[in-house]
Amino acid sequence: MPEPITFPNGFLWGSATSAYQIEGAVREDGRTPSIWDTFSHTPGRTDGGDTGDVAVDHYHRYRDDVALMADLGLGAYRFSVSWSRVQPTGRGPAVQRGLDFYRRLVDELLAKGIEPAVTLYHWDLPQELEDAGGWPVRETAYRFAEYATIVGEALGDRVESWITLNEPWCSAFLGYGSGVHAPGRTEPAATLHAAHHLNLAHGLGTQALRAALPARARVAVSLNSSVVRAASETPGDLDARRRIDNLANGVFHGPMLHGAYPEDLFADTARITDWSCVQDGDLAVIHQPMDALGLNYYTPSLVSAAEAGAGSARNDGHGASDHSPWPGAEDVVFQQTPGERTAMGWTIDPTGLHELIMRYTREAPGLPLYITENGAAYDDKPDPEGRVHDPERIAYLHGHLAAVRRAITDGADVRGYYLWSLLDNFEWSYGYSKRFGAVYVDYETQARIPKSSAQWYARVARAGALPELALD
Ligand code: PNW
Repeated sequence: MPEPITFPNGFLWGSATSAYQIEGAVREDGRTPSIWDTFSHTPGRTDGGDTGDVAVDHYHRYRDDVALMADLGLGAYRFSVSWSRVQPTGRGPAVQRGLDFYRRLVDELLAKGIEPAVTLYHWDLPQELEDAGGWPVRETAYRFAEYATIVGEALGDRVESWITLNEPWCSAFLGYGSGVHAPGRTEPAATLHAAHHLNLAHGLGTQALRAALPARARVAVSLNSSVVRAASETPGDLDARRRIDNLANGVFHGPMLHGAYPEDLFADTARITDWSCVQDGDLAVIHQPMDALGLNYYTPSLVSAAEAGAGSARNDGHGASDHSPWPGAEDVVFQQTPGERTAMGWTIDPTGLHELIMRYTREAPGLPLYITENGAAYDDKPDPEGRVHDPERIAYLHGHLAAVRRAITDGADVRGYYLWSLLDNFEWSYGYSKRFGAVYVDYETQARIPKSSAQWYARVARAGALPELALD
């Protein structure tokens, strides 16, 4: 019998969610609209016109959901705070009732021995701040720092793990570039300015958290750093890879980890912006010491230079839009990576996760890494007995966890893994049509049914080891 694949002692086994995707209760206790409320209520923006109005009603069912995590033996939970629930206009005093919800949630987690990790910003900007210009405007970064202080002061006595931003690439490039995410703008220069102000928000937010939190607290960011591969070794394809890598990764990890933007990024985007949004001192603010780095991974990208005369491919796995999310690299063609795919159409490739972890082991030596999201969507349905069998998801998780373990063997310091997602939920522009949960949700009754992958993951978490791949 082959040896089980064992993880280091103390490795964290968790799951992740985000506020707008699960909470619902969008008008309760003083909450006001975020850009995702506005966007999802705009006809044509989400599949079937789905919104997060009710979502999976976690705001009212959080006790049951925490009990579910405890039943599954999970040791950690990553969730996000809804900015417009705790600071409705994005400015000024906090709403106590909003903060109280997160305090109750954290108390419930701690009582069950589940370690909370709080993400401050998972894409739901208060609408009033978007009305004032949104992320392309510098002021938004200062507002974020104030919000970070509020949440840090409210939860700092009981939460040790903090994440400033989730996937700033999506906020900037999908929100202001291709427009498939809120606020749905399609402005190349604004996209790059948004990226800079998100970086600045991370730096200012980290400073604010350090001031508000006890010294033991850990502060990190979660990047959906892309694994970008060139379709061939031709100079054109290699250059396409270089440009996309800068726009996907370097634009964030450059300032955050190294205190500088990649020089060639400025040259590549010179006809779009002169980057005068970067003011003296900004890079020092962004370049804050971090205690860990969160990596979110789903699938790699395969790019090539456009053939002469060919239009750029828009179906690049980042959602359908006539507008490129890649300012200055609109000509790059995204090819379909060979292999099996999930219901998102994303190719399953665990080698990409290993590659990503090793890259950031080199990029940020000594910085502990966490996989803050990884998982897959499938067309899950209960069988006549009401059980949900998802062997494909088990295989996906097994392959990716084995890749994490291989990276640890190869010298990477990976401390934990958060499965995306605990529950089926509102999958942004795809609405409820894509199910990422380890736990199935019946959207009519809100009943939760742990899928076979949840039972499998519970066994892995309890043993701290991967069993042989037994499907179901
Ligand atoms: C991430 N892309 O979203 C988010 O952090 C989650 O909220 C989301 O539910 C999950 O992954 C699954 O999609 C992404 O186009 C959305 O590259 C789009 C992209 C990447 C991540």
